[in-house]
Amino acid sequence: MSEFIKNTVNKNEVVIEKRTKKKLKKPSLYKVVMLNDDYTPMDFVVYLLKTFFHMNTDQASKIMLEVHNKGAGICGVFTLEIAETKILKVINTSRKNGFPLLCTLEKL
Ligand code: TYC
Repeated sequence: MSEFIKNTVNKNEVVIEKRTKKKLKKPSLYKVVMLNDDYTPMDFVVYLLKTFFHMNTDQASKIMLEVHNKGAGICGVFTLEIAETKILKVINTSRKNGFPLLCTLEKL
């Protein structure tokens, strides 16, 4: 098939335009990393992981314990906007409940 687009305009003129081939790039991905602290209760961390990262109780408990024991753990991998939104929700909910929990972003 032709790589040109025929575009008929006034007075029977024909304009030939070359098709601009737009290659769609895959979006970059980012890890949401949860950080340990000494004050946020374990059950509250499990609640956050279930609520904002759609984990079941077993998955959420496993990640929470990994963060607690190792200092940090991955909650999920997302595009930038989704990762930022999840971090904002986690941090806002934590602050509203009086806890200092932090999350960060890491490019894959
Ligand atoms: N270390 C916390 C405690 O002993 C639990 C905790 C886990 C806090 C994960 C933050 O991201 C976190 N209560």
